[in-house]
Amino acid sequence: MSRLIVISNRVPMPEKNGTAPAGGLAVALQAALEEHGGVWMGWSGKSSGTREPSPLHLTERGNITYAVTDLTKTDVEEYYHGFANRVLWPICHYRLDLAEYARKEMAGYFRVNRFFAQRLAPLIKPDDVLWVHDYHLIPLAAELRQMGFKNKIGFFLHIPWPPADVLFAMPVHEEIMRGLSHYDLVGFQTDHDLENFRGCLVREGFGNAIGDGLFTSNGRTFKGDFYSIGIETAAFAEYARKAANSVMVRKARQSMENRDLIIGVDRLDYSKGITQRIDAYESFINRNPAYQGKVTYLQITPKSRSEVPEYEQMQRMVAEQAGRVNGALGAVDWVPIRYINRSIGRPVLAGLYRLAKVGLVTPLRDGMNLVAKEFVAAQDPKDPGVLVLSRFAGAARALKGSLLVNPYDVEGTGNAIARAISMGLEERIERWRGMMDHLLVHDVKRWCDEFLDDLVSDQPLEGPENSRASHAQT
Ligand code: ADQ
Repeated sequence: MSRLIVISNRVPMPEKNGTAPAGGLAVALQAALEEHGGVWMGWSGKSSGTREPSPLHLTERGNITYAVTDLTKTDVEEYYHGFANRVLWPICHYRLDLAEYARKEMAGYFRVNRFFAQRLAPLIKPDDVLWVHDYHLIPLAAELRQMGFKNKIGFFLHIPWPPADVLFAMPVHEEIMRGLSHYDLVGFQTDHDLENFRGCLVREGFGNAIGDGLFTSNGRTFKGDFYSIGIETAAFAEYARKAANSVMVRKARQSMENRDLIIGVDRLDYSKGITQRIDAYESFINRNPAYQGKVTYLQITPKSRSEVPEYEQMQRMVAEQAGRVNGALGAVDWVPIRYINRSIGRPVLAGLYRLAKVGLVTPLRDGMNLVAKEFVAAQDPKDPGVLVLSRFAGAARALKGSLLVNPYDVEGTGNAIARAISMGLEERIERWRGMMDHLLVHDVKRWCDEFLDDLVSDQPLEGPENSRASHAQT
């Protein structure tokens, strides 16, 4: 394969000592970039105040160039907090009630995508393969095509793709659909997302599904498929094995005083179903009083997107709810819920997963959910914990050994917690083994390789329909 250019909203910059911060996705893309040589481009995460957006800031590490740019305050507000996180994120997570559509922000979203294309253009060579990530950057290929680029461009959506009736409630759904048609390969997390996309395309007459995973739309032919993202399974299992003896994990174990640990780890986000989960835990304790004082539920939740009002409000809600449950159920010698509001290093996180008897991963909707996979990978093969998993997480398509729950059904989820905590060793091992075998094969490297293989080995879609002239009218 020729040189690779990865474009994502944020870029995991290499540390000063030359290593990249660990994290499955970053590690896998980093490895692909090292293999082929290339560029990783995106937003620096900084605002340049009210000034004009700054030029690209380039950092060379081996054969990879990290290229980041600041954005103006208005761009950050309209593109990132506005359209991406107040419209696309809730729409893709089926939350029409939370989508706050504003034309100004939509314009900012398209403007920043054009700006990214302009900044990226001088770095692109004719044979480069481009891989664009996530909902922030859907219109990027259209902008590049308009500038005349004919390179292979792939797109991967990390979050769910909604059904037609949900997507069509967004006023600019047509522009978003059209934006996707400018890619050569559009990848989703699961078959359900792909099905929804097909529905959106065909139902409103935006295009056709012509078989073999190919779609036609807007005068172009492109491929759509699903590629369920994995984790760095073997490495994560090793972290967990080693972390079991680390000071932090030992302290955590001692502090448990023989109580069983139930763990939840999520970014603070309404899609993760944290409040419903706390209700389910409360229901579990209320219906199974023998577990009072015998279990501890640890919820680790770093803040995210605090600038978006819904997130700020959620932060308060979760803290209050944990406090209320502790007040109602706790005893002088027992705190039912421990709630931590910050990030934890991956090795320690792996050790805490391993310490837990039950992992609660109950999003209301999630593209994949890597925490579910990390929890499984971290378990002790001789004494594995049980995963309680929402049927609405992409991970549920593959992790069949979990106890699948409907997170809206608080009592049902509470019952699943009771079943998980009391499950016998033999059943736990059997359930875990099947999931672990799957994760070892379908790891993040395989996800990355499969997507890139499909992108480059795709039928060359030259011909008049894919020429510059026919799709310049975005
Ligand atoms: P996220 O919504 O961020 O990702 P998820 O897939 O669970 O959700 O990934 C979260 C990552 O952050 C995990 O690797 C987890 O370990 C880490 N993390 C969470 N809480 C942490 C904490 N307190 N400290 C340290 N690390 C923490 C989006 C989509 C998902 C999709 C991924 C990848 O929403 O559906 O699975 O992208 O495609």
